[in-house]
Amino acid sequence: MYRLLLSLLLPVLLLTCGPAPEDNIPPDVPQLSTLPLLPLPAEITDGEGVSYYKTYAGDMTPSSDATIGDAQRYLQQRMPGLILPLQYRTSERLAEGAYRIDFADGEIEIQASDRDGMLNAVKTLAQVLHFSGADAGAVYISEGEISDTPRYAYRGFMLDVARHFFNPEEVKQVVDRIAAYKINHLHLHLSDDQGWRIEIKGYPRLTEVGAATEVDGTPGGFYTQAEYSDLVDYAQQRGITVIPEIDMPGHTNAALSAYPILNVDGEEVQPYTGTNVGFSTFDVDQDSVYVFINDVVEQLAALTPGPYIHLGGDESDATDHEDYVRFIDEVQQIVQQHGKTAIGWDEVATSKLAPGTVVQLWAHPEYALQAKEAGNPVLMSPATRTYLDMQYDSTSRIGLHWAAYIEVDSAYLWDPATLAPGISDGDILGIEAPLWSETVRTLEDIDYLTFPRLLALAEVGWTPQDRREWEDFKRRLRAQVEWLEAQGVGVYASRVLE
Ligand code: TNX
Repeated sequence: MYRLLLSLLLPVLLLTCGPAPEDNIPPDVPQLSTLPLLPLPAEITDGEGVSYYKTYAGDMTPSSDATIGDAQRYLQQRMPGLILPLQYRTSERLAEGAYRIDFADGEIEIQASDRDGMLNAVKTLAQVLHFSGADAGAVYISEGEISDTPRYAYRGFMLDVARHFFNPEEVKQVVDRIAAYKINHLHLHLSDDQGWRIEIKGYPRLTEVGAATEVDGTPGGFYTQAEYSDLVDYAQQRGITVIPEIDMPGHTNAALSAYPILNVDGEEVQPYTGTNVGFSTFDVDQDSVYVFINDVVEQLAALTPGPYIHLGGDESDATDHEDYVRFIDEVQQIVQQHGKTAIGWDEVATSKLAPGTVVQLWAHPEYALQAKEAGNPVLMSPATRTYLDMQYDSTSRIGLHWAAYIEVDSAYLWDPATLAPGISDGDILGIEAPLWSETVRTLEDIDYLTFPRLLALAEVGWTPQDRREWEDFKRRLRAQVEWLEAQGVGVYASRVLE
């Protein structure tokens, strides 16, 4: 009888009388600097000891102060039900987007000067917690500090929703995936020859006719302004600024098919579902074209809390160059009148640039140099390194290869500051990875081309060049891929990670 009681009680006695968790540190707690954090923080200092953190299951009410509240909400979504001994402190000394996390004495302290910094901190913290095996109960984390700041202010991802449409739910899933790696801009390519994707009040045919098609001839789609605003908020809460692009004066067949008055000589055109480029243009001599553009930009500006509106400007092969220059000049002014800064593909540098207009290098480094010489910032999207629609290799099931095949190592092993002659860090606003969607039809397709390559580009945009090292990156990437897969992301099985 006593023996039975004792055998029942013994485990309980051992549990309650065993060493306190603080004194019972497992031998294999990794140092902060060996965790597979990605993008790699600018500075990690390992401390001496290991801290034990008691964690609880539950929810807490986020602070009403957005600087901290959004970060708290983000962490709660990322690590659901996990409550930790965590302090947030606003520190004026830290730069925009920068943060510091201290792990010591059973406390975690986050410091940042702004909302972006706080969000960046909890994105790193979520990785630390995940890779330390945190759950509701306890976690051991090595002591030390992470002191981090972005290399570039702008780290972007572009989704072409014009060639194939992606609905708001799909775009939100993309937002969740990219936010975790500190991508802070989502550029939406909202119009092209094959489709117009945003409701504009007063122009119902844009969505009735212009939105009905996409590449392959499948039905397209569009965002109502309410859906678009909701998407913008969703991204904003996760630290991502949405940039709307209306591509013009070329890439405009969808708008022309809806409103022939915008076309040269008012000629009617049919909707287009192929993949050729360079055949369409607005009639740059017509007042009604600028009235239209003004209405569109005014409504987009009202839907856009961020500073930028993208005016496209690429591959305008059906527009005379003189006309093109005049047109880009006019549209930059319209964008400015609505309180926004224009971004254009690199061809816009062949026109007169307004102060502040950002030139997005994709194919012509010489145009980027012209932009720099005019005193304008450059956004780096060289097609040979950053185009996520390029195939990994000739066996990739979707994708194009006109610029290059881009394996994960090729996406990682370059330096934006030495890519284009004459352009260095001080001229560069940041980098962006565009996913054009001629061959991309589903979220699965998005995942296949985006992951794991986007993680390489996220680190190119965030981590100081001298901290980046391919072998170490690969080790961290493998761990992140495992986590992405556990979350249901269909990551491409790259041979360079085997
Ligand atoms: C070039 S990049 C384009 C797009 C295509 C892409 C396909 C750029 C500014 N224009 O219209 O979708 O190539 O890779």
